[in-house]
Amino acid sequence: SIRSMLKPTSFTSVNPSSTARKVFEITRIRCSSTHDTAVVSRGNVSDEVSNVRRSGNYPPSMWDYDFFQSLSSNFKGEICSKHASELKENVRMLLNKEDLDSLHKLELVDTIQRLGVSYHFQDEIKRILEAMYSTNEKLHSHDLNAVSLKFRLLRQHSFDVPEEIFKEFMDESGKFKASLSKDMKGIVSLYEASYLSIKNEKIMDEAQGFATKHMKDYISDINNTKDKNLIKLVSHALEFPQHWREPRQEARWFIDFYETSAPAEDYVSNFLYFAKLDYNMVQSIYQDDLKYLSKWWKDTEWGEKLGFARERLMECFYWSVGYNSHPEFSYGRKVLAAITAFITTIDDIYDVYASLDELEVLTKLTKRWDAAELDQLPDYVKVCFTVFYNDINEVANVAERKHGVSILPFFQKVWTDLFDAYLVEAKWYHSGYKPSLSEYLDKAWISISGPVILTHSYFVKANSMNHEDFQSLMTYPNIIRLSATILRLADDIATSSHEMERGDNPKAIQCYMNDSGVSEEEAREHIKYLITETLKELNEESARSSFSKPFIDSCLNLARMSLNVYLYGDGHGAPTLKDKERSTYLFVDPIPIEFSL
Ligand code: 0FV
Ligand code: MN
Ligand code: MN
Ligand code: MN
Ligand code: MN
Repeated sequence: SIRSMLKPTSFTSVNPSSTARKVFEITRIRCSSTHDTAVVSRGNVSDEVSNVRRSGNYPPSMWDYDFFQSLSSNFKGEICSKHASELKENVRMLLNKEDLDSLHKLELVDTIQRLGVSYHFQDEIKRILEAMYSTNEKLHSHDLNAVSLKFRLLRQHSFDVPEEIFKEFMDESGKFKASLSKDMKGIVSLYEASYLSIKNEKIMDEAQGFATKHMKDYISDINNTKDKNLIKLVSHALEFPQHWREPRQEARWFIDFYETSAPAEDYVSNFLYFAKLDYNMVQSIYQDDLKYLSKWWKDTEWGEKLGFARERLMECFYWSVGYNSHPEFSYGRKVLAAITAFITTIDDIYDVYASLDELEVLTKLTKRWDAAELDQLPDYVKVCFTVFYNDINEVANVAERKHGVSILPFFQKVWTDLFDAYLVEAKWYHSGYKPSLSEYLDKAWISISGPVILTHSYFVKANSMNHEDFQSLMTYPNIIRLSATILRLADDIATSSHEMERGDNPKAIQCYMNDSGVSEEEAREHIKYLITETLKELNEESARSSFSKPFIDSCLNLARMSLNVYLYGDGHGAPTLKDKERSTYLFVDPIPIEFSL
């Protein structure tokens, strides 16, 4: 039986990342320091700093090395993969069926995306959507759900669809027809479609307002004859639109939802079984990534030697899964998680721990890209940058071997830009300077590290490098700026209260309060408005960008992750039990599978 096949002993684990592992496993030059603590005064810049050093007062990590090492999964090995690929072929056959009507096909595509398995069927999905786009088949089907679904899926896949296709649902005064409110499924679909809008789309704005209102009415009106599943779906949608959700979390939610709400059709049990198995198998790869990373983190010795900084390995890993969740992307995930951990620590050096004098010297010396040059700085700086240079050099090496061009100078440039922006902010803080919102944002989309993350993601992700892309990356194109701006604004909403308490430069909310004299609450509303407008620009830019799809996806995904991690607070710096619970179901607990087939 399948149950017995899934016993741990019957699998030989195939490690998909064994080659990647080798390249990231570097011979790390150890620091010669024998000091136990990070606060060490020596050289000429740090004589007086030990009494000005601050703490971020961040909570300790919720995860430790032994826990990561204890992770294990039954869902790996050949028997498991073989079984999954049979189930997968059944899904593929259904997608390839010629005689399905178009609404049915769209719903299948949507379901597959929400179940988190669409990465297996990119070609089929593309073919279905292309056919729908080019034949214009049943574009005006008078069915709000069908039109909305088609609009959303086509736009998600960068097809050009005008907002005017919704005109048939509006009356002469430009309002959506009141009679539509009876079609709650259609309304939810319209709502989800409205998040694919670009700037200045009046119909889409109208659609979002209309749909949101009716959805809120629907769930607040207590009436027990209502469809329980629809209430669940409406609440879930109102909490956060599908387009901006993080796909793994959405998959976990939707698999449960689909189990109780799916249509009574033959294919459903196959879909569900495949989705669960795939989820668990992908999770087992994440566990391998995490085991590797926790070993890597332990070897940095940053936990002990840079104890003032946030230790956030799990949270950093979650970001990297958000950038690319595909199982074969282990190497990229590990690199990007490590980079996120570097940034988290170095950001704390600049914002919390170091003196301004130290930071001036540090920022100048780090440009030479050599830990030996950091002699006049305290040991904690050397511990930090020895590891940092080694690992970034190694990532550049791998990328250079793969792409045949020199990449290290480019990495050096993006990191240097980040440190320069950090220093500007530190000077603002120490001098009490209050920048205007626009002056602040000009630096802040860089100081939040968006350009560093996205440019590195390009090189660890791309199979082949395109020269135009490379030239374009150098200039920090719009798509990077927009994605990074969303990260910055979302971070400011969640972290700036704590930052102001502790002492930091003014963030977006405070800058806008200074600019316009409004209350903090009004400023927060304004920043949220800026986020929604920037998301529209990002939609537009991503549809017309000449970058390859994997890179465009990284930019969208960084924005998605930013909205997600900061939705209920500072999920990165000060994660709560809610964040812990999410990590547990994403990375620790498999979905229970009943072997009914
Ligand atoms: C945010 O912390 C943070 F941890 C960053 C930017 C490093 C990790 C990267 C990502 C989260 C993508 P914090 O709020 O202290 O950042 P700022 O820039 O506000 O100091
Ligand atoms: Mn900072
Ligand atoms: Mn900070
Ligand atoms: Mn700061
Ligand atoms: Mn912040």
